[in-house]
Amino acid sequence: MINVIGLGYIGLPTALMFAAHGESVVGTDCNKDVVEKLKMENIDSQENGLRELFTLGKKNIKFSNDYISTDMYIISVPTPYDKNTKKIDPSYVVDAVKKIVEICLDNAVVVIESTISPGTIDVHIRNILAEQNVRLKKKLNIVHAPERIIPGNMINELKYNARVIGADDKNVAEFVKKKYASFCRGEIVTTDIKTAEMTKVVENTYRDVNIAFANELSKICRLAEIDVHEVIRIANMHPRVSILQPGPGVGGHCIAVDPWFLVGDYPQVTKVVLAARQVNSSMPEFVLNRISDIMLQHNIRDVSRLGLYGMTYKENIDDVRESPTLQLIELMNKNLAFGASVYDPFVNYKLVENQVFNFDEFLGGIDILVVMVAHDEILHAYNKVEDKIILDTKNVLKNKKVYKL
Ligand code: SAJ
Repeated sequence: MINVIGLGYIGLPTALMFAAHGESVVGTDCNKDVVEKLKMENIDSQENGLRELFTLGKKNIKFSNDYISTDMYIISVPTPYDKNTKKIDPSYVVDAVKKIVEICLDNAVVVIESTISPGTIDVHIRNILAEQNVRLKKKLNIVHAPERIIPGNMINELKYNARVIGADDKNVAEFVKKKYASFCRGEIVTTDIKTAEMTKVVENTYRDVNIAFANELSKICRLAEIDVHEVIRIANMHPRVSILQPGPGVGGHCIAVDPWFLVGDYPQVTKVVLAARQVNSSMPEFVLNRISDIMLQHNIRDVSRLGLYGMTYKENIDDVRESPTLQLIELMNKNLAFGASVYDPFVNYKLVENQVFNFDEFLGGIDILVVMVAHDEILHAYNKVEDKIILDTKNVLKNKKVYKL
């Protein structure tokens, strides 16, 4: 029996995947609401294929607020970072391990899927295991198997992405590998714990650095008065060049967060990583400056005529964590630019002031449209937005007269 701790973005699909492949699973979450809803087969997330997976797995899974006594645990709780020190805040993981230690069977395996900075297990977890070994006379095997799935395509990526399993003991690594191989068709590589920790953080940092290059290019090209997208399209024809796309900023709880772990722990050497974070964090301000230039150019001074399209951190998902739009709104508020309309088809609860819940009503009230997120809806709204002044920060609209970053 596997006890999955934390039923959020990663924990729920992972628990269901194991259950759908014949494993008995108990999904545990500290939030009573989350557990009650799942017991009633009520899923909040709009993730593709999650409902179908639920149907397949439901006979093998139970949901609870409590940890159970078993021989395998998977921890998928959040790992935020301290906004001041930039270091990881491992308290949720530490808390989960402390609770497991009290209840687990001897020789149990505890797989940490949550992203953790390199060295977290050495610094924050091993002392708990050593203490329980003495006090409770139990051995516990710690493993790090970071998730790699992308919101919007999670189920597919759970199945087909390669995975890494970091463990102290080869036999334990092989045991966990076998478990994951029940559903994972990608290659499963085993290594030591610290390498697995570093690999995960490095993957997201790699992407942050590359997105930062595209974003900096957009600033350079604005000064040079050339179209950055045309430059990238042509440069990418070079066989060894593959530049990513500039945008209004980098959101989500991974790429925008993990690089800080490296900066926090290795400030003396992380020059590129820090600069990339700063460039990406500066993009909402760059968008604000573009909006202000365009409004002045058209002699529009009434902020309520401005509409921000999209609040999620990327297209066709409902996740608003570290969203560039929310950062832009915060900046506007600081500059006393209150009153812009905001709309997102995936956010159907009130999140910000002046939020509109109907696309046509949103368009009816504005003259300037700022596309912050490339949801499918806006890609197909060619006719509806034709009379607007448009700033397309994602370069996705095919309308003739569109301002870009
Ligand atoms: N973005 C750009 N330009 C681009 C690509 C992305 O501005 O060319 C922006 C997006 O709009 C978004 C942000 O970057 O705001 C991040 O989006 P993403 O789709 O690149 O990645 P995430 O955060 O949804 O998921 C990432 C993935 N990591 C990598 O691609 C290395 C995923 O595989 C990880 O599982 C996930 O982080 C995680 O949990 O760590």
